[in-house]
Amino acid sequence: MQFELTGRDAEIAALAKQVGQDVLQPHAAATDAGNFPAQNLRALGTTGLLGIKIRKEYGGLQAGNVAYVAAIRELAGVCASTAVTVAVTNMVGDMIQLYGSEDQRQRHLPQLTSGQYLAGSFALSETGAGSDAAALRTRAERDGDDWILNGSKMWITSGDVAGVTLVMAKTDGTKGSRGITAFLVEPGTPGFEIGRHEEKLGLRGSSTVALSFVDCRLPDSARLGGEGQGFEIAMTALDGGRCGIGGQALGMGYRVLAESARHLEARKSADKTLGTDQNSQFRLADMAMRLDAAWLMVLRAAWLGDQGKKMSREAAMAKVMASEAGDFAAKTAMQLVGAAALDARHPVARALRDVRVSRIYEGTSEIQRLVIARSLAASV
Ligand code: COS
Repeated sequence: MQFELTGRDAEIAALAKQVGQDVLQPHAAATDAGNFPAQNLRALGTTGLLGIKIRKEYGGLQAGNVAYVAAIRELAGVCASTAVTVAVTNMVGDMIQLYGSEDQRQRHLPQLTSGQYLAGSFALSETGAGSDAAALRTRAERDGDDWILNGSKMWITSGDVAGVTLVMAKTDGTKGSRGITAFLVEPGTPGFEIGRHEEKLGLRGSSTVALSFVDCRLPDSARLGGEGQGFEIAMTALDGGRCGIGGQALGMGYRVLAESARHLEARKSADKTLGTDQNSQFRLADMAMRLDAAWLMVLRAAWLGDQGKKMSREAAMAKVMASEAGDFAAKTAMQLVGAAALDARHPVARALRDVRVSRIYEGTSEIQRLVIARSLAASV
C-alpha cells in the first residue's frame, strides 16, 4: 500500500499544477468576476486534462480516477470555476466512452478532449427534481425513428457553452427510474433553448443556466445507452463526479490552509509572529487533519473505481467529508486571516464563496448520507 501518488497519477497531478499556475492563475481574478474562462478551456484542450480517463485514440490521457481527482484538486486550488467546468466535461466524456456507440465516441470525444467543444454539460436536475432525480419530468416520445424532446432543466453547468449536453428524459412514465433514457443533444438543435443565467454566490466564472426543449427532434443515434438506462448512466456519472467534487473542495481547502499559514508567519502581534500563537497553531492543525482525512477518503473511492469495483458508498462518504472539510477550512481561514480576507478578491474570500456549493451540488450532504445508509443496510 502506498500513501502517495505514483507514476502516471503523479505526472498528471504535476501537469495540472503547472497548467494551474501558467494558464489559470493569470485569469483567476477575471474568472471570479464572472467571466467564463473560455481561454482556459481552449488551453486545457492541448493538455488532455479535459479527458483524463478518455482513451488516447480519442485524445484523452487514458488515466484513471486517482489521476482525475488529483488533477481537479490542483486546478481548483487556483481557479475553482475552471475546475468545475473541467470536472463536468470529463464526466460527460466518461459516460460517452462507457455507454456510447463507436459512432458517438468518434463524433464527440475528440471534440470534447481537444477543447473544440469548450465543455460538456450534464442535464439531470429540474425545478421539481433535484435530490429526487427520478422525479424528472422532461420527456422524450418516439416519432418514427426519431425522438421528440420536451421539458426544462435547471442549474446546468456549461449548458450554454457546451458542445454536447447529456440530457436525461422520461421515455416511459410508468416505470419510475427505469423509464429514464439519456440523450446527447447538440447546440443549434431546433427547439433547444438556453434560459436564465444564474447569478451565483460562488463559482462565478462557471456558467449555470436553465435549458428548455420545445419539440426538439433528435435522431435515435442521439440516444446514449439503452432505453430505460438513463438513470443508471446518471448515477454512474455521479459516483465518479462525487469523487471529483471531493478533489475540488480539497483543492480549495489546501489553498486556504497555505494562505493562512503564510499569513500567520508574516504577521506580528505584540512582538510575536501570529504563527507561534497556540490558538492559531491549533486551528491550522485542525484544518490540516480534516483535509488530509478527507483526501485519503477521496483517494480510496477513486482507487476503488480504478480497480473496477463499485464505490458509490465510498464516493458519497468522500464527498461529504471533503466538502465539509473544505468549507470548514475556508471559514477557519477567514477568521485567521481576518480583515485582509474580507476583500472579495482575496483567495480566502473567493474560496469561502466557491467551496460552499460542494455541500449541495452533485447530491447534497444529506443525499450522500442517504446513499451511505442505504448501502450499509443492504450489506447487513
Ligand atoms: N450506480 C448505478 N445504478 C444505481 C446507482 C449507482 N450509483 N444508484 C442507484 N442505481 C440504480 C439502482 O440500482 C436502481 O436500479 P433498479 O431499478 O434496476 O433496481 C435504480 O438506480 C433506482 O435506485 P434507487 O431506488 O436507489 O433510486 P431513488 O429514486 O431512490 O434515488 C438517490 C436514489 C437519492 C441516490 C438519487 O436520486 C440521487 O442521487 N439524488 C441526487 C441527485 C443529484 O446528485 N443531483 C445533482 C445533479 S448534478 S448537479
